[in-house]
Amino acid sequence: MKTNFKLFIMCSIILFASCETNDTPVKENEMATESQETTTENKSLTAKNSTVTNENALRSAVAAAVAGDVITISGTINLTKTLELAKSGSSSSKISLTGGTLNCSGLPSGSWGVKVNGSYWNITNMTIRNAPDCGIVFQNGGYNYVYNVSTLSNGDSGLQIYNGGHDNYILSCKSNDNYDAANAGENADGYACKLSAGKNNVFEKCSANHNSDDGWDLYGQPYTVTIKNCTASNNGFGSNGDGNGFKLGSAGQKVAHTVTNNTATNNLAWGYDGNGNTGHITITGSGGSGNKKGLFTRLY
Ligand SMILES: [Ca+2]
Ligand SMILES: [Ca+2]
Ligand SMILES: [Ca+2]
Repeated sequence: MKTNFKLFIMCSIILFASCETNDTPVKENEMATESQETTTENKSLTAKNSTVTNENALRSAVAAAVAGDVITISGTINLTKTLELAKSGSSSSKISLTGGTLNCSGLPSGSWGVKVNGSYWNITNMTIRNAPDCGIVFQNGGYNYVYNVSTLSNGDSGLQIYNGGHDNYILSCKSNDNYDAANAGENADGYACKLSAGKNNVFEKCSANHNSDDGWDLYGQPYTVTIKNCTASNNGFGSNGDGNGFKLGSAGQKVAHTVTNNTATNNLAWGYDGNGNTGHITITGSGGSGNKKGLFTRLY
């Protein structure tokens, strides 16, 4: 009897425990379904497609953007001040800004062309050119996807991520001929993910050609950056341009970056320079030729 009673108690505990663990996922699934329905409903009520051909229409569309919107730029729009992407999409429903050219040559001196403080944007198939400072800057937000965007002839870096910008995925982009004349080329990199950017920023299949400072610059970047299948060529001009293909950190840092299958060609200084960062940098499959100081230096 005693043994049977013990068995009964044990079975009861097991049954109770299994009921408890089964209950939890069901509740979660129910909640997920509910929130998905809400998102779909909101999207169908408010998401819209618009094609814009001038600055006012572009600013209105961007200011009113909600998750699921697609804003298409047709032709060239001449901006007169920085375009701020402050709204956010959602993980299941991004805001798309696509197409055309943003000519930023008419902006006040010191202005960035585009400032992205929001999250969950798709920015695709676009040219951003001639901004007085950086072409496009990502900060604060994250989960932005940038595809086939060219940043050309801007007055500082073409594309910059800093101030906490995280989880940005930069794919098949081009950053050429950026040059900060005011500093004789000291600062304008093709891609700068430096100083204070957040985690999980990735560059893939991008190219940086003929920028006055470096192709890529991870100076002071506190979290791992991934750079794969990218090309840096002919960087370094003006009397102050450093001219590294890939500058991978700075002195006093110990940050491991992942730098895979890249090519550095004909840069003024090094192909790949750890620049004093003592973190272990994986440079699997990366190479290049014609860099004036050599291919690799200060990598651990
Ligand atoms: Ca600047
Ligand atoms: Ca520099
Ligand atoms: Ca630099």
